[in-house]
Amino acid sequence: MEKIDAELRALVANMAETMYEAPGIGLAATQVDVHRQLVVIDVSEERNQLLVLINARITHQSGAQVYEEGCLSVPGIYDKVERAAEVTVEYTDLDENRRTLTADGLLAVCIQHELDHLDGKVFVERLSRLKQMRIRAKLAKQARITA
Ligand code: K2U
Ligand code: ZN
Repeated sequence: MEKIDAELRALVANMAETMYEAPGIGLAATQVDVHRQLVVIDVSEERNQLLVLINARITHQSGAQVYEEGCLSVPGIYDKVERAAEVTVEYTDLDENRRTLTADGLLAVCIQHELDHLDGKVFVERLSRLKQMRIRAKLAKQARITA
């Protein structure tokens, strides 16, 4: 069980700040080079409902939905990704309570997007081979221009 210590709280505060500044609606610890099972999410309009998922695990998922995704780790790339419409996720919160959350819509997309990051996966890998080839070519061209 993850020890919810001062270090973890400081990491959450840092990640939340990074996410709000991006601006983004989610951020995974792997994106700030910390390899812990931790993501922060806030899909609220008012940007004041931070959700902290520690050791999260999707226990149920159903349906399908398509959403135009972007990612802080692959700037400038946007594409439609199909994911589950509804997910149930078990996780530990900052008060060390084990909780279960069922989400749909954008929150469900975000939870799946962020938990993919913890598995080292970015949304580009969920696209067709052809789209991935085009994205690789685009990124290579961008790299040449900025080099
Ligand atoms: O994890 C990240 O890279 C942050 C992502 C999170 C995300 C992308 C697409 C769909 C769901 C979550 C984005 O940078 S957050 C930017 C954003 C803002 C509003 C709507 C979609 C994406
Ligand atoms: Zn991402």
